[in-house]
Amino acid sequence: MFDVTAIRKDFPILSRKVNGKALVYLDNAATSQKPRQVIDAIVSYYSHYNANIHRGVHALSQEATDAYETARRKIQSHFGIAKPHEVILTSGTTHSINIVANGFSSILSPGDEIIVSQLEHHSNIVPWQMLCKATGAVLKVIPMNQEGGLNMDAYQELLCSKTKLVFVNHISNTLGTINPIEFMTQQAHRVGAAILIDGAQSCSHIKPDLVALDCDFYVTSAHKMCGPTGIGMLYGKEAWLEKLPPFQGGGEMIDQVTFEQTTYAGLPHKFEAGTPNVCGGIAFGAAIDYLNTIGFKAIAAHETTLLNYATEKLLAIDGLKIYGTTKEKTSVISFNIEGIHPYDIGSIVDKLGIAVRTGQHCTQPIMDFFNISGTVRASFAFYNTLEEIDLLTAAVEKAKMMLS
Ligand code: 7TS
Repeated sequence: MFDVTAIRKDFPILSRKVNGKALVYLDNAATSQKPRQVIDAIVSYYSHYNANIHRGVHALSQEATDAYETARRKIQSHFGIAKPHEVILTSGTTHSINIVANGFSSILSPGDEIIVSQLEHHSNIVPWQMLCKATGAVLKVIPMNQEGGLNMDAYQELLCSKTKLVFVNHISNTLGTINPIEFMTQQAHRVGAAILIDGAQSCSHIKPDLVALDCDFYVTSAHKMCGPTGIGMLYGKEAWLEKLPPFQGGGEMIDQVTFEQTTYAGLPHKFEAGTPNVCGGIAFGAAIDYLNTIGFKAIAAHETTLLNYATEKLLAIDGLKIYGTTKEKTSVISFNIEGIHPYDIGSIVDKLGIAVRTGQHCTQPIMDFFNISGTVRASFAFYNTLEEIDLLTAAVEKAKMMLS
């Protein structure tokens, strides 16, 4: 039974006030809030078994190592990954993408092509531009359409024997579009290209099965899915991870070190140089446990209700336009009101205790496509309520009255 009132009690922050009003947190695409279960895991680690891992014979180190490796297996099983060492624990999506981009710099040749989509977050654009600059590879872009979907005909036309890599997000952080990643993966493989899927926005809404999906890389950040900041995942197929060189050198990632030559450790350690975010890894595992207790079917059902209700309510405001209207979309609404700057709406609703994001959302190409400087973005999580959407709508109406 999905009981949003009971669920909200798990999140201490949801009972605080902002500017004298009850907090209405609708900036979940930027980062999610954390339940007590995750906060307790962090407090417990630092209170009872804080130690460095993979290196101590003492009891605390072994306890911490066991907890960290247990978390890795939870992540593996959650994402339907075949082997635990295909889970590389990173500092987050951006770090994960940069590991892959750096690795491909030794694989690509001038004239090779890599494909990104117009819907990407800057963190899934800039590393590939840097890679192209370093290797002489060419960046191609899958165009978007007015609804905020990707043009699959254009994608198929871009794919050719020169294509080595495709990068696409599972869900757009700005528009909420759910991209057809199964189809895109099959098509990339048809021409022998690898595909990386940026799951930063999907993992709080959907439980992907990565073996079934057959993508080559999948990346995400724990903080988007009720976990802490500073920890995330790079999934890679074993053969790819074996092939790519390490990103950073240091302790943990080596086998033998002499001044003449160093050999690297096996997976996953090859990509995990230095003392990792031990506590973050353990808390990532706790976040996955928590989300699975709620259940992804129930999460999706509630979020669809929120999305449909909010879409209807917001569209009833005269002059309000929603960007991102594909049929397959998640609980993110980007909007503007004619003649009003998004920042001004964001500031007024903040005074009423409502947190939304305003601006470009790290997706300038989307803003350029719509010829706008930014949007107001309300992004809903499973702990949000219909009453909060009523408060948002009333606040936006008030902002409109004050600003027009
Ligand atoms: N990719 C997508 C699709 C994202 O939404 C984000 C963060 C990132 C990559 C980068 O993730 P990080 O954890 O490495 O920073 N998106 C947002 C957002 O929409 N608002 O703030 C951060």
